[in-house]
Amino acid sequence: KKQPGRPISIIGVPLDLGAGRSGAGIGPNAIRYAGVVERLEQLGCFVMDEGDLTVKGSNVTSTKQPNTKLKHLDEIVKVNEELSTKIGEAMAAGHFPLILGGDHSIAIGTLAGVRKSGGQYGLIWFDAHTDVNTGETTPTGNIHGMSLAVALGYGDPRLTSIGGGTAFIKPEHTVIVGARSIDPGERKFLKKLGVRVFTIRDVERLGIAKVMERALKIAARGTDGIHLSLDLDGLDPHDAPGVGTPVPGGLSLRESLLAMELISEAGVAVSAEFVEVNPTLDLRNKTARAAVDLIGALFGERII
Ligand code: HAR
Ligand code: MN
Ligand code: MN
Ligand code: MN
Repeated sequence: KKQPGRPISIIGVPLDLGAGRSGAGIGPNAIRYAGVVERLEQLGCFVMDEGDLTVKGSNVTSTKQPNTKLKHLDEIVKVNEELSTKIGEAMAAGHFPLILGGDHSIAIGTLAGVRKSGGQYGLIWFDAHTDVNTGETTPTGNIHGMSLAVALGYGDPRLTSIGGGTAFIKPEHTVIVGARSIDPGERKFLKKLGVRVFTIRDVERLGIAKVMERALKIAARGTDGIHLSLDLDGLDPHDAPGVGTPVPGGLSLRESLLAMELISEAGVAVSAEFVEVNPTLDLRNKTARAAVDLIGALFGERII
């Protein structure tokens, strides 16, 4: 089974400034080395690898910013603005943007770009974390912990205005899957906005198939399609050790693959991103290979 016809535009974003440590910036190439293009081509997809956006500086080379609420804001704004333009162009051309990260702050630019196409989209946010901090609530100042809040329209105006700053993703079409590390301020925010969170406990109680059935209803019903934002730390560190902020007790690779298969079968995805792969912490590129397995399943790969 194949995802019907749309050409896939791969866009790499070698950014780690939104994370608290270095390494996620080489994630895009690690996923390429794990064979993402070949894998998609084997499935009959038409793939255009558009290469990487230019990112100036990294957590290794840039001076640390311990006292700011939003670390490396200038560069993160610049990269995400550029990313939103790229995504907007890809979607306008009828392509499926597949974004390779990079830390999760790139979801700001991705979703700003997706919104540019004019439709109203739903969002499945697969993550151990919920990334709904703002400058007021963040315990770290790391912008990767704020990107979902920004996509919903909350946070520093320099972030929420990226890509024109209109038609944010609606909370009632947003769903988080796999969460197990939520800060006190985030808990309040999620409650206030009414964002549906399927924690790892829900996955355990209901099973991933039921969770995805419900998640797809929330994100896809009454929308023009869904964006998948998949943080590899949603997986258990056993299956995805190469991430900057691992949290034990996550989804297995197999459960995550089933989640991708179910999204694929629903046929509703218009864009997807795979983020937080940190090869410097990985074991033989295991996490990048997991990302490629997940991407394969999302585009129609099946066991038989
Ligand atoms: N909630 C914490 C913070 O705001 C940790 C964020 C974790 N990082 C991510 N995001 N990988 O999913 O800093
Ligand atoms: Mn995240
Ligand atoms: Mn995370
Ligand atoms: Mn609606």
